[in-house]
Amino acid sequence: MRIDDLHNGLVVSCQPVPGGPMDTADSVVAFALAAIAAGARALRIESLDYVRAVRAATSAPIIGIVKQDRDDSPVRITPTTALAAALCDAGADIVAFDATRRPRPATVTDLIATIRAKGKFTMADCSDIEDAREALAAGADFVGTTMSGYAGGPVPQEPDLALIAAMRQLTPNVIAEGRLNSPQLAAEAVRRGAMCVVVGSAITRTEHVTAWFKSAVDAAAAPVPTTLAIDIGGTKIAAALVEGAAVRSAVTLETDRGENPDIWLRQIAMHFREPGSYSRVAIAVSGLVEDGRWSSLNPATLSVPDGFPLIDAAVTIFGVPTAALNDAQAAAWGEYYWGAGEREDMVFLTISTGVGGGVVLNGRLLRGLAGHFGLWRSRSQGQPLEDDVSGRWLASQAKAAGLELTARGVFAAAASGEQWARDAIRTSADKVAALCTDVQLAFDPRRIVIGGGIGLGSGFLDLVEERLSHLPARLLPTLAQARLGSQAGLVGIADIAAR
Ligand code: BMX
Repeated sequence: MRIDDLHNGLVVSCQPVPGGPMDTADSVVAFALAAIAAGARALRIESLDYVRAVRAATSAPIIGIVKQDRDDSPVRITPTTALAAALCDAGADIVAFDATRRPRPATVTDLIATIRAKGKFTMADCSDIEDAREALAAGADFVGTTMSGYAGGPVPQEPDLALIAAMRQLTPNVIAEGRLNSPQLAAEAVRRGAMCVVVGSAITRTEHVTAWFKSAVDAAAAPVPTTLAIDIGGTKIAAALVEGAAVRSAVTLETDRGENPDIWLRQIAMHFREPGSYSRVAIAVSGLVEDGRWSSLNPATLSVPDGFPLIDAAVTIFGVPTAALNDAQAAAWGEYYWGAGEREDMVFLTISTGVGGGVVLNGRLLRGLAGHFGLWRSRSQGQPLEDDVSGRWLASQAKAAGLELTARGVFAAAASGEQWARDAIRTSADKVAALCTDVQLAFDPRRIVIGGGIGLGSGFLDLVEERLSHLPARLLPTLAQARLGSQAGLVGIADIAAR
């Protein structure tokens, strides 16, 4: 064997779980032959018997070790020169040994001298860069990251990729080993500079791999905690039990605008009294939520006491952990993750009592004021944009026509041919189209998803698209209707709370 034989190679460590049903010479030989047949460059084999058995079956390079528990030292991997010599005689090409700076029965120098005298190569299993430095100074042919995480303290989950890179500064003969339990991690070890990569448990410890799969399956099958999701808008309050995107026991109440948030929450609590039917509460509200406090930005859309302690109030009423966020931001997340956003960059617009929005870029929902498009212009020109676009504005147009109608009533009037109603809806759609143009220039999202009672109203999206159709292709936003409809806020806030 030459050192170069290992270059960019995969080494399979065939070490069954000690005492387990695979812990036999036949199994180890079978693992070894299967690994070589599948392209492994070399093998790492534990115990004199198993090295002998594998040597008899293949000429592939073998890194031999013996694990021995001792009273005089924590060093377990090939602790003595006698064992090192015996491994050479059994047929190992490389003998690996613990090279940590702990109390030890044989020095690294003596081990290397013994193995060298037998004409074999040496691999120092190190726990840190200092071990590697000393082992190389003593003449080790290879240094391995094998002992990182196993020389004291809790064993980490991840492999020590940083140690690979650090060792590579000292020598090209770095063998990456330890917790490299996926093809991705093995590849990363090579990118960090490893000469070759040793993979053990993930290939030859059937019990471990089975346990990984079992716990993943168990976790996926475990019941998802149910969330009581509440969406408080300027016109309606919706609530439901939500698991993932599944919504049940939904109720919708009219927002009693003369009342206060405490009463609204208590009204919802009355509908969900079955003990244990949810384990947390998630609330989306019209207005700004920061530090668990809720304030109106446009009291005409919905007026709440400034800085209302929303989370505290909800915890008192429902008695479970509670999360809260702006309604349109919550709906944006719902559509992004479970709906029309398709998990790509998107902006959500709700054309509703007011006009709200949410922005999801690179998988992140922007919080705080981000997305409050309905308030554009409110500081510079006094009048918020939503005041002449929203459902409230449509209702005011009905009033101007001498009628007492809700926004829904205006859509009904338009459907039955009333010209003033058609004009009002078209004017609103034109302004939403202009907003979409600005939003596209601000964020260049993959899609603008439109929801809210007006946004989802019959024909509204078509009018917006018609208005945009003259734009050059590159500037033209891709519009999509909210797929979760009026439940986007409930699904979104529940998902956010679950995270
Ligand atoms: C307003 C503002 C936003 C809200 C949007 C849509 C308040 C009370 N609300 O711009 O926070 O997202 O209206 O609200 O300032 P909705 O009630 O129409 O859903």
